[in-house]
Amino acid sequence: MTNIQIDKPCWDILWINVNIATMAAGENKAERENVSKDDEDLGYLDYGIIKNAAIAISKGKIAWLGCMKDLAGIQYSVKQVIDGKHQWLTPGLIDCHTHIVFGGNRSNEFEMRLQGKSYEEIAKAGGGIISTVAATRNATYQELFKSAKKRLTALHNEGVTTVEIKSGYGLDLASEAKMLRVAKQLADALPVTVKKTFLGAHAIPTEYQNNSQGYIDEVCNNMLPDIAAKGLADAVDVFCENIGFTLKETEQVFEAAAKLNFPVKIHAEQLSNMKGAKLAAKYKALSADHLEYLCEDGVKAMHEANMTAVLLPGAYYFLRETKLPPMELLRKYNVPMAIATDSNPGSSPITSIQLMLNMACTLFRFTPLEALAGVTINAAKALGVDESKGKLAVGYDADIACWDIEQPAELAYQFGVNPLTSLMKEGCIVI
Ligand code: DI6
Ligand code: FE
Repeated sequence: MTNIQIDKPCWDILWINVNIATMAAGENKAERENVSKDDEDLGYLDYGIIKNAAIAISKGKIAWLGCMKDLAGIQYSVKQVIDGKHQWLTPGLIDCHTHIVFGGNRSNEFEMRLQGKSYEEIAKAGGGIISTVAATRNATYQELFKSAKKRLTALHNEGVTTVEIKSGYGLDLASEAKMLRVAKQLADALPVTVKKTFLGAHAIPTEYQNNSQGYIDEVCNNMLPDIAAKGLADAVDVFCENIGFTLKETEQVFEAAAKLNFPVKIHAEQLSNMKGAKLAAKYKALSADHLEYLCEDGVKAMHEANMTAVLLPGAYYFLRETKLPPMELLRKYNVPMAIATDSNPGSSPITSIQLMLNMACTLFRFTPLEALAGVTINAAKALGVDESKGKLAVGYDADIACWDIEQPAELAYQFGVNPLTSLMKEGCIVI
């Protein structure tokens, strides 16, 4: 009697009659048996595809997945069965780089740029990040929460179940903390996991004009310890660029972050090659982001430090950049490539992860497989959550997106018609 009890699993939910892109390449026995020669040529193995499959969820985690024919051999009990009617399941999507908490918008600058002004000129004329800082400082907590919730809802409706949100438009302790608290509350308001990143080193506030060292001391000696003590952030980021902070200032922030056990990230090589990614590798950063001007020694250093490259096609497109990130070098050195919206009012006012899938292919020549990996398994790695999110495997969080598509490549192929039909967050249907 005891044996039967132990072996008979009790599942909360069972999806049947689905095709699954697990993004867990080569891990599933069933998958390998189930792949025809043609599929193999199409690299289906990398998608980790199981056709005509089922997936079981228990206590918010994936408890079993495999072919329908293997399910027939298992004795189980289940509370709810969902017939997927041969739709496709993928891991819930992850937007691993956003700045969606901010006041105001910068459509006026968009107009100025199309009248010929450059991003740097606008920044030097008090526009740019500094104008959003003023709007964010003047906004109430509720106003920031309301506008950010609208942006996060747009991402969620396109299949996002995990998002990274940066501060960086407050640039003083109270306003940076306000932004991070808004990000925290968003996780209670919507069924989305939120990873919060402190980006106090985003720009020099007016009160520290021509005194960036003074501001960086304030960031390291006052803001960071307070943010750490209050548990308001999961990681620390720096904008290392000629209109941002120098390598020396960036290293000072990384040193302070390391002392507080914060993992670090960097906005690097976006507008020039300042070797920021190489510096970040020294601190075993989770990721280096943008990377249009990254060169081979930076790529090599990222590989050796097991970092993830987060590429941002929306900012590339919106800034009408022409220098492509070094995809071939990143592939050559096996540096995982993630994709994100970089949703922000200045360089990427975009809240569509599905558009990013397409742009990764059309602008950055990603394959549709690389694009999907870029918003699932590699995005999870860029946030340090790849032990629990980003693929469909036993023990992983049951963050699952269901799509009305014929094949996974469709997710990057078309945009506008949203093929998401349902979304599950840690075992609960939320859309
Ligand atoms: N690089 C960017 O493109 C954004 N931040 C950064 O470090 C721009 C942010 C803005 O212009 O508001
Ligand atoms: Fe950014």
